[in-house]
Amino acid sequence: ERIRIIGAPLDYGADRRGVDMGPSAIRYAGLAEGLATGDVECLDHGDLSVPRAEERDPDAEQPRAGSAKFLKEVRDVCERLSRSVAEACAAGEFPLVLGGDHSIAIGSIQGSSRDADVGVLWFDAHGDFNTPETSPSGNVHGMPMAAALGHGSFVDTPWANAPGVDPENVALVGLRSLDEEERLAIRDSPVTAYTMSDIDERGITAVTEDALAVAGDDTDGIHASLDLDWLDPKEAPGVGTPVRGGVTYREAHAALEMVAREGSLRSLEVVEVNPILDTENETASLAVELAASALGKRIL
Ligand code: DIR
Ligand code: MN
Ligand code: MN
Ligand code: MN
Repeated sequence: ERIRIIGAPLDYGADRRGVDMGPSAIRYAGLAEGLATGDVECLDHGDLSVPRAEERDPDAEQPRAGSAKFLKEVRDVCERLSRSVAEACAAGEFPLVLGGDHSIAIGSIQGSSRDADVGVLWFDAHGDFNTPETSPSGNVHGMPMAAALGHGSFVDTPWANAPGVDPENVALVGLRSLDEEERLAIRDSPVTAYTMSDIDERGITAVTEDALAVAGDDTDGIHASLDLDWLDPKEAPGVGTPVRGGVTYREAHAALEMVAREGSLRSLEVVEVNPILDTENETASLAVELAASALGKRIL
């Protein structure tokens, strides 16, 4: 199997600078070596170029809170990311996207579903179901799932919409922080949402099994999006929007090992690693280990 590593060092979708260093931190934590087991070959395509915030034209349109900040910059990167992911899929490679903030999921999902019906597994403390109209922060990293599904002003937005994704095949796993209108939007949508309470009550394996069934029902493959703030901040301190009460190290591995065993994973992204907020790069190391689990690394 060939894995195409694509770095997307984007931080325009979040308030915290530093998440643009995520791809470097993850590579430094030993990504290529961590994945190269047996017959797996890693092709590192490097990072997409993202203009530094400091290089932007000072006369450019200023972000407005309550809408969507830096949407033009996010769009530019997502268009190129979508192309690279689609190219990898067409070449029979497995795209592994390194964020960057979670707004890059707009590009990954679109690229992965360009020529296929794709289910989505969204591992996150947050729903990322805001639109520019509902978002209290204006940060696009809180909107990618809604953007892919064409909600709010993302309706008929070709660069963002993923026509290959049916909301019936979207499962959000591990939710514990939703904005008020976002919560209503999730309830009104055909997506399936599992909160941390569901995991407490039923256990991670039962929930993951159900989520896999949702994403895999009559689809050609599954895109998994792993926001590191899905884990408890004790395990993953290097994220911009930590929320306590997240999944443990063991629960995270158990879920991603199940994803690997199920066998229909088509693309994967790991996002929101911020080395500036991290403790000795441990969140990046965690991202490497969890990607390896999702890609089928076994102890025996
Ligand atoms: C918040 C945070 N709901 C927002 N979202 C995050 O800005 O819309 N998603 N951090 O992962
Ligand atoms: Mn997220
Ligand atoms: Mn999150
Ligand atoms: Mn379907």
